[in-house]
Amino acid sequence: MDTAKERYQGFLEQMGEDSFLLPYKEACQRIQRKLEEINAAYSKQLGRTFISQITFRIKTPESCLNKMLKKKYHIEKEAAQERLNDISGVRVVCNFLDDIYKLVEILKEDEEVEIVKTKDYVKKPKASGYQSLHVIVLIPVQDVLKKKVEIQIRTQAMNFWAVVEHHFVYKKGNYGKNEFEKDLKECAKAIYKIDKKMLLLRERMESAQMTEQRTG
Ligand code: 0O2
Repeated sequence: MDTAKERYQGFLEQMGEDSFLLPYKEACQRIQRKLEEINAAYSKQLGRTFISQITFRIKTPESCLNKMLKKKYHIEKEAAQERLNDISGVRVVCNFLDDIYKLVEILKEDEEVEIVKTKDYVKKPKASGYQSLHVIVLIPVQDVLKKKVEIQIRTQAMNFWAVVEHHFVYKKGNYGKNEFEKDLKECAKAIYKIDKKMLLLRERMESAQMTEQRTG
């Protein structure tokens, strides 16, 4: 009978095989290309940068295993495929709050993209203070397969917070025991206020620009 250690080792090996990973990589690349096209079109239409950063990553086999153990899923490749939403992860950083929602609307219109789940941690931040909008989509790859991709959409300020918190707290898995959590939560709240203020400021500046052009 195999031990848990052997089973985990077998799982890690399967998850690291090219035949497993390549469709997830292709899914990320397809979403990335799509987002680049959207960005080019909308930046032109809006006369400003719509998306300031698009990155992607494939979750490592170790990270998949840790998440599956945490969630008490069966440690099997099929369970990972079915239950993990973020083996393919794409991160999109916008300048303004309203652009997050504009992008979701654009994705909804895309015939190739099927939205299966939306998690709005902007309207309802996580207990940590984490803000981001997650859209889990299905995208066709290799003509027949469909793969899930988690698209995380957030502002630059939210991203700054998430990257710092991810490094020092989230990945350490010690939420609820950390002396920095109160300050991080305060920063998250301040960031939301700044994001709202920057949006209002942009709207005022756009309206002043329009008036100037009309009266010009
Ligand atoms: P990593 O290392 O970033 O990949 P579900 O989709 O409901 O089955 P899941 O995937 O736990 O469950 O959903 P959730 O909570 O939306 O988290 C998905 C990802 O969001 C996480 O992936 C993180 O990338 C990010 N995230 C969620 N909560 C926080 C948080 O409090 N702080 C930071 N910095 N990021 C967060 P992973 O796989 O947990 O981690």
